Amino acid sequence: MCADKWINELWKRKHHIFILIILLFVFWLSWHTYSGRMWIPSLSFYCSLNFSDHVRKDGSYLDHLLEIRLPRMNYSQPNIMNPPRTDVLVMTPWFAPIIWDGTFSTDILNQQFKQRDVRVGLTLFAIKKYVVFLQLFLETAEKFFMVGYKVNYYVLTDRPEAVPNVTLKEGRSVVVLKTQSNARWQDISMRRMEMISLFAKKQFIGEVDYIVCVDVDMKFSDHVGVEILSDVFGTLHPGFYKGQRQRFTYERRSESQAYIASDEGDFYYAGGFFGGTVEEVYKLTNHCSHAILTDKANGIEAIWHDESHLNKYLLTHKPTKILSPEYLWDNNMGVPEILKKRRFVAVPKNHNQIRNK
Ligand code: 4GW
Ligand code: MN
Repeated sequence: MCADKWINELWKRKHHIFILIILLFVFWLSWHTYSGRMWIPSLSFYCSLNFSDHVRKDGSYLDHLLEIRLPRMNYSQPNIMNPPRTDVLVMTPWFAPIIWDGTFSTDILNQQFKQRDVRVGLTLFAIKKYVVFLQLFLETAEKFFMVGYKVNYYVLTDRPEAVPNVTLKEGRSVVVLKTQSNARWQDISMRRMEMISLFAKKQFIGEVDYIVCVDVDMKFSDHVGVEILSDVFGTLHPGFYKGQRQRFTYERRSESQAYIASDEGDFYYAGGFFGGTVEEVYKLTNHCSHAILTDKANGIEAIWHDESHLNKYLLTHKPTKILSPEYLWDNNMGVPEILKKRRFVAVPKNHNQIRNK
């Protein structure tokens, strides 16, 4: 009798009980989620890491939880009241650092990146006569580029036999990828986007963590290390870093996919140095190569080819780091006071001899 009465009472309040159970469940769920993702400061570094397939395939899904702990180190204290650079912008309005000499500690960065065992791929196009630039490029890269890290130089060329044999340090190799050449130099330059996206998907993703895409008519003359690495990065063009957006040589015809209006634009980025994680570089190059194809179908070619499309992409997908012109300099521009280092410099070329032959 008594039990019946109880059940009757409960049945009358079934809606209340139902709501109570739902509330308890929601409470449990949010508690669980909150404590599972507790955001402690030391996590913020390795949460942004990129884990490529080799890590995932061997089943070590949780390897990123391995602690990255800096040893006791000796370096000068960052001083809020005395910033290292006041002569140049070191941070964009979307909080991407701009990398200038004096703003970073190579020692701290190396401690962090070394513990992650980062692997870097560098894409280099040497089509037709541009193979002559490979020797100096590779020799100087061995001295200055990502020293102490695993590096794959991906050389995309139509002349594999002309790739020089340069002695490389341990953990570094030249990977020759045979590609076709194009009749028009504009197409050689633009097709880089398509080729990088194809190889990113097919090969780079399983071999390296970051991809750096550069011109080959260049040489390294000072340190270029892990300070450049980030999800997506671009480089300030040496000819335009001080300029006003209206004066940038963006594509100004609205029919082009690369169109940027005169009241838009952050910086003018150089086509000769960009990069990021393999995933982000895939997104960027895939996007740009499709934009180039759309332009072609519409009978238009952007004024500065792939560089125009890169600029449009980086306007609408803001880079997470920006390299100062230290990372892409041209000695024809002289050496301004703000330029403390010239890390990667254009090699003068005899246009008649080298181009389109
Ligand atoms: C005009 O006759 C040419 S040929 C313009 C570029 C050419 C070219 C470019 C080429 O024949 N072979 C080649 O491999 N490239 C690649 O495109 C190479 O990686 C080169 O660094 C990149 C961009 O061309 P570029 O360095 O001559 O462009 P700028 O003068 O703007 O640095
Ligand atoms: Mn160049």
